[in-house]
Amino acid sequence: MHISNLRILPFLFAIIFDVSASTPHQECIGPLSHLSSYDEWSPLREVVVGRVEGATVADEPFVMIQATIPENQWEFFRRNAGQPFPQVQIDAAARELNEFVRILEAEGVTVRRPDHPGDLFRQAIETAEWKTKGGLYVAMPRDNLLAIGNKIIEAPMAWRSRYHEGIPYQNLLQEYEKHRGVELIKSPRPKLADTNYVRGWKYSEDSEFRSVTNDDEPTFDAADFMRFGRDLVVQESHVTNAKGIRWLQDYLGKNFRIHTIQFNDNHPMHIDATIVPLRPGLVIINPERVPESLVRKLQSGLFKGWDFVKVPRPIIPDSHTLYMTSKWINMNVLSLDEKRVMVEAQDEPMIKLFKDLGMEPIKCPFRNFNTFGGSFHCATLDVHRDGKLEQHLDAP
Ligand code: DAV
Repeated sequence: MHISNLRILPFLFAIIFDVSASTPHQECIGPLSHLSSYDEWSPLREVVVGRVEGATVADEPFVMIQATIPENQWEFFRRNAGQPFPQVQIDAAARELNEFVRILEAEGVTVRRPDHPGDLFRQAIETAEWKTKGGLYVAMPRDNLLAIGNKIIEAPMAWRSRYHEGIPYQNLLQEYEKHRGVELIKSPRPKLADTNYVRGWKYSEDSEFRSVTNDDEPTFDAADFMRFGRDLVVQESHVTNAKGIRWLQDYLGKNFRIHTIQFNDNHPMHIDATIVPLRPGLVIINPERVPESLVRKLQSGLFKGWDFVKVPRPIIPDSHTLYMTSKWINMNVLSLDEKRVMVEAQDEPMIKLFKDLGMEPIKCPFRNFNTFGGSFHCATLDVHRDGKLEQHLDAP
């Protein structure tokens, strides 16, 4: 054989035995599996983590601010609507998100991010019915997107400032749709006209929950739902109405059952600082919002055989700014599986709780991120967990 032919032998070998298919680089990223996720605790493989860059103070009707924002922040929102949040706070939160991403990757989880929003949220939003000075952020994928099996559903959100929040996710979601077996669902776009707000709605600290928005058109935030396999638990809130819940149930069909539970909370917006499952048979609950009587009722019905564990009172000091959440954001944790759970690094009482439950808390500093209204559960969308569709709750 001529010497020049010998030189091509390795290439022929490579083609015949396809050794190129297992280069070290490709082994690292692994096969591009199809995405699916049915619950909050099965082993986490891939997650979307939000971005806080570009965060802008929401310009919402004042009744919506009163209904959903802590009273000590109303004045801040009134003065700063449409303006950027303080840059030092954004930077500190962004550093914590990066550290969170580093930890997730070290734990073997693939992390994806939405596009940088640039100045998207600094731009006014105008429809035929209304105008706001700007948007909010893409810090909380949990609010905007609901992952159920291989479906990712874009929520019909009730805050006008969140109308364009889906844009920085579009490239990623289209990639998921093309290459990862995801079915992307756009829910019906609400108009959010002035008539959508309950006429004469008045803020009151003591009264029962009465939503600031009516049931004229379906709205929900994805974060008002908690996934337990075939069963989803939801609360009606200031942003999630009965019509929105019915739309999702009709869309999902018989394989899924959505159960509405109302908690002891007159500012409900997002269920993930109220009840969070850690594994089949175990939920942690907010002791103020889930009274004993409700626990007994749930344990004798839907949650037969489940343990309800009250979380310790939050230790976030009053001096720490929380623009958009109560301190109960301490329980807004993300499970990597039935043992490993991400927890705020300074939150000793929660760390102890998880150790007592036989779990392995993984600490990450996140208080500066909490300032923007969420913690690990809010900041993520768990698009891929092992496991399949199963029934865990006691529904007929
Ligand atoms: O205090 O329940 C949780 C907000 C999560 N986005 C609360 C707010």
